[in-house]
Amino acid sequence: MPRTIAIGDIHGCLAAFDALLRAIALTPEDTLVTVGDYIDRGPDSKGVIDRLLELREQVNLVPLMGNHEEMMIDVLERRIEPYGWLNHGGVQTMESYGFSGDLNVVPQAHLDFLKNLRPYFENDTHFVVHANYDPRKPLAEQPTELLRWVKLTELMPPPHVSGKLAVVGHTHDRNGEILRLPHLVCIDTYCYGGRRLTAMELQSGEIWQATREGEIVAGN
Ligand SMILES: [Mn+2]
Repeated sequence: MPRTIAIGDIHGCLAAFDALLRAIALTPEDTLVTVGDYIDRGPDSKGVIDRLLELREQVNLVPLMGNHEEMMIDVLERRIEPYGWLNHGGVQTMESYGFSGDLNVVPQAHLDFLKNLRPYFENDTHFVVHANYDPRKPLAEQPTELLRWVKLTELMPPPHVSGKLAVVGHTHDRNGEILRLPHLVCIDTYCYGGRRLTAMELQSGEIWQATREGEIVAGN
């Protein structure tokens, strides 16, 4: 039975991501939905993007865009000043690329990947977005600001009009706990901050978790 697995905010934590991939043992029929925020703050953002590019060839990868990817693209394409992004973990990302003064150190294949990230994933029973959603609007009509930026602590959405279970990241829990509500699950369990990276199979609810250092721990 093919699985659909969502993975929370990786933020450069390649060891944790690799540990989850080994534990999950994806097959080519499986779908992997990554919620976004692959980069910034953690130690190896470049390595995480490299891994996602490999996974794209191996499984049905549905990589969503987070607010951190939006900032990185806007800086690399010189649409915004770099300081806001650098202050939100962009320094660690550029260091992972061996930055020494030239933004073009980021390979074109990485920039192309980032620019083609998706706004959401949806199946018959669930949907996955990076941050938040408008409960009244279909997924295809969601405002980008809500999808990528608005924390659950600012705005906790009621159930979506579709009746589907929402799976989100972006709002980390400092204690590394998964937030479980009847209509919404948040799987940002603060890996870069020293807690856990979480993966969840959507139909069964099976959970896998790894520490930043790449140790598998019992799911909570
Ligand atoms: Mn985010």
